[in-house]
Amino acid sequence: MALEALVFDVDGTLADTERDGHRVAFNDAFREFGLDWDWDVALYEKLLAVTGGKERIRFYVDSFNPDYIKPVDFDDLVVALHKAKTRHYTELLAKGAIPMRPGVARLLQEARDAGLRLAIATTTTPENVTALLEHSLDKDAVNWFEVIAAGDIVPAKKPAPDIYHYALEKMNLQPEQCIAFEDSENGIRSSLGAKLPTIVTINDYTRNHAFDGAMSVLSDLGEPGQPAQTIAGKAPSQGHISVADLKHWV
Ligand code: XBP
Ligand code: MG
Repeated sequence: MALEALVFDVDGTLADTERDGHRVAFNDAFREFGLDWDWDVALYEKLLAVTGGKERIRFYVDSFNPDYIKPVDFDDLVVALHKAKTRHYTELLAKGAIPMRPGVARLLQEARDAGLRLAIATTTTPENVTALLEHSLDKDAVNWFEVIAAGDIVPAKKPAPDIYHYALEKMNLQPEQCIAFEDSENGIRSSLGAKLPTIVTINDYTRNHAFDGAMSVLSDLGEPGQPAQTIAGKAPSQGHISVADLKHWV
């Protein structure tokens, strides 16, 4: 089947948002609520095992903060904390704090020029996606994507395949007409679970993850003159991922 669409994860794939974005915003929210919780870079790596911010806060309390006594309204506290975190995170993005990863803006433009359809499949909150696209890519970039499948739109977050199933259904496409772009083990479990061929671009938090079944595992998407390193699977023919390669690979 011919390639019709590219489906992108957001966090870690479009931009390195976790360490200097989400983590910082969680800590800002904890401080705002008078909590002495501090997620340092090493702890956050462990917390990333669970996707979704609200789910991650609960995971932290249950697995890493045994002395904390939950108030009766703990569920409401998690929701309020997460709302504050989203505010801090989007404020950070509005300052242009997090750039797109190498090759992302170029490939998106190439794909649009080639008439490929674009979608997003992420566990992050929809406002976060909009803020990142607007401030780090292009004021109009939200409109480049036919479907933005994000956050609580499906109850089971990655590694469940549901968010990809949702995006495919909205686009009325079969998985083999698409390529997914992911950065993490939870991400590729989700995309492969929905049967999408998947290209992985690793980052500092995910370089030791298992990426079995990936079509290609790369350092990044690469740019002309700034080639990506191929870690496993197919290698880009000119050092950077191009639409011509992608059409060839499916
Ligand atoms: C992203 C996530 C999200 C973000 C935080 O995973 O796990 O939870 O870290 O976003 P993926 P929210 O890249 O696999 O989609 O706080 O808005 O949930
Ligand atoms: Mg990701």
